[in-house]
Amino acid sequence: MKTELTRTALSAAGFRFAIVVSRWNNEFTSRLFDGALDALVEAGADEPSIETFHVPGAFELPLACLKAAESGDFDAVIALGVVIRGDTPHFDYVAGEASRGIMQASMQTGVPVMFGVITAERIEQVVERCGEKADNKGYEAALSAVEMAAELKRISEKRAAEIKF
Ligand code: INI
Repeated sequence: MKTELTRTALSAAGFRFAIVVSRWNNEFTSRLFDGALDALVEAGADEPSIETFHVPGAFELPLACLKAAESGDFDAVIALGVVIRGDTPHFDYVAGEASRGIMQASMQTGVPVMFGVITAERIEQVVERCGEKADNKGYEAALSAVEMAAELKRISEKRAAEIKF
């Protein structure tokens, strides 16, 4: 029998989120930001529990995410950026370091840091991922942030209950 793994209704109430958004390709990252905000608010996050930070490009996302995660002020961090391949190997350095650094920020702090970064060969691929709801990488990354915050809370509560006995 096949197990269905679908996302159940998520509640963001009581969680605090940092959104770190890159200004490079701003016409698209602003749409990712709108998507992320919509997802958090729809999931029940209070607006004051969401803080936004800006960085110049995707290459700078990891450090800002690490600092946000280290602050202890957030249950999850959402990194948003758009990297588009050009004529030089620059794309590989920027996209590679962004993904590696974002994962490192998460593993180093134990705070979930979401990879809401579009890495694309062409602009049309970016447009397709900056749409509405599930077609928006920021929206999807924010829902994943809520899910991770809730699951990590469940794991730490379970461990705390086990330690008591
Ligand atoms: N930054 C991006 O976020 N996306 C890109 O597509 C991009 N390109 O193509 O160069 C980009 N470069 C800037 C980089 O992220 C740094 O901000 C810059 O190198 C300064 O450290």
